[in-house]
Amino acid sequence: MKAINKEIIMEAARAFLLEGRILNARPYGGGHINDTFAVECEREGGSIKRYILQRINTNVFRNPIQLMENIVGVTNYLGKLIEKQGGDPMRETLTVIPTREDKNWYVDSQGGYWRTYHFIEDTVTYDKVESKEDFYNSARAFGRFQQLLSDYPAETLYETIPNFHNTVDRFAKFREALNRDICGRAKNVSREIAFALEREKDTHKLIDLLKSGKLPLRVTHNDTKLNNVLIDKETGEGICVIDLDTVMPGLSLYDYGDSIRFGATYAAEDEQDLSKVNFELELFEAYTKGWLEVAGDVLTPYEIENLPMGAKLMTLECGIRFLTDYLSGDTYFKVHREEHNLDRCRTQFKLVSDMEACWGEMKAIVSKYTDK
Ligand code: ADP
Ligand code: GN1
Ligand code: MG
Repeated sequence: MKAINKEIIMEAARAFLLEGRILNARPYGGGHINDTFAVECEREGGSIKRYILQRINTNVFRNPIQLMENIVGVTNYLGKLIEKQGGDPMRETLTVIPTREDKNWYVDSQGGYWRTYHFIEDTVTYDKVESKEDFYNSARAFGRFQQLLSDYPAETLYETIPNFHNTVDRFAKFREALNRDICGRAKNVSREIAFALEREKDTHKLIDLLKSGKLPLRVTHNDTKLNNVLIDKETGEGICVIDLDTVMPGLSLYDYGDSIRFGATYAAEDEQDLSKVNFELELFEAYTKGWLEVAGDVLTPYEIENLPMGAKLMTLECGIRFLTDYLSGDTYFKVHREEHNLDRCRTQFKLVSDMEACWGEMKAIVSKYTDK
């Protein structure tokens, strides 16, 4: 990906059909993948209208046009359904803004791919969990997302990143990075490497159940961390699920599990003081309750039984991905300091250990909300 500068951001902003005169475009949000900007425009009469402008990370998403086709398909579908249910599609789902040439993406003069969304105002996102209530509210939003898309024709979706949550494949990629050790970093992280290697068997668990047909393939979001839900500033409700780049066929347990791995702790994903990183059963319970209240009815007994495994495997997978990127020289996730990926890996592995230590309690909480 080419370095980004003001000229190229403005070139991209001008390509889209924005209302009013562009005042500025500033970096926005804390995502690890795309380059995100908030664009402010001044409309006639002086009112301000904002947009989210993003350069799609094409190292990660190799086919940005297919990706945009997925997003337009899903957001149009959600918009219609939300309207039918009496909701507000402009707040409850993303709205893609076309270019002046009526396309859903723009290719800049350096070959970068851009897209623009309507900015959903009066909302916040959290980069870590501050309260049980916010986490519960995000669970209801992700549950609703899953439920609204339950009849979406999965076969029309492109797989934007093949094997995204295939934990067996993730483990193989980790082993490859370890064998290559191109930065000579493996010697610094023998404990983390051992932690991952000891759990290789676990990486087969959900994939085997999928292969044998015991777990159903659904349309899933696949990146359900807390800062991918816009929370209404006034009501605290989770109103809109964003970051739809990875919407594709997957397991419901991926969505449930990825939320738990990020949010069932009061610590940030990159907290360096591991004494602060604890898996909190009260947060696990809040999310489980909220998610099952909205999406529970469509789940099969195998899905329910494997909710704790979904949580553990998504956490293990993410830790392995951070470790793989650390070993490979930080080429995938954005990093802001030397050992950023390693710090992230350590928080994930600490959470995995905590989950293993309270497996019985996790199962009991799931039963509390599913045994009828
Ligand atoms: P990444 O893939 O890099 O995580 P996201 O699509 O999640 O990028 O966007 C990054 C951040 O920008 C989000 O966490 C959120 O705070 C903000 N954001 C994204 N889309 C919107 C939107 N339509 N309205 C308001 N804020 C948004
Ligand atoms: C990335 O795009 P963002 O920041 O929401 C990543 C997720 C990881 C997450 C870890 C496409 O999510 O898979 O779980 O970082 N997205 C992609 O924080 O790889
Ligand atoms: Mg995001």
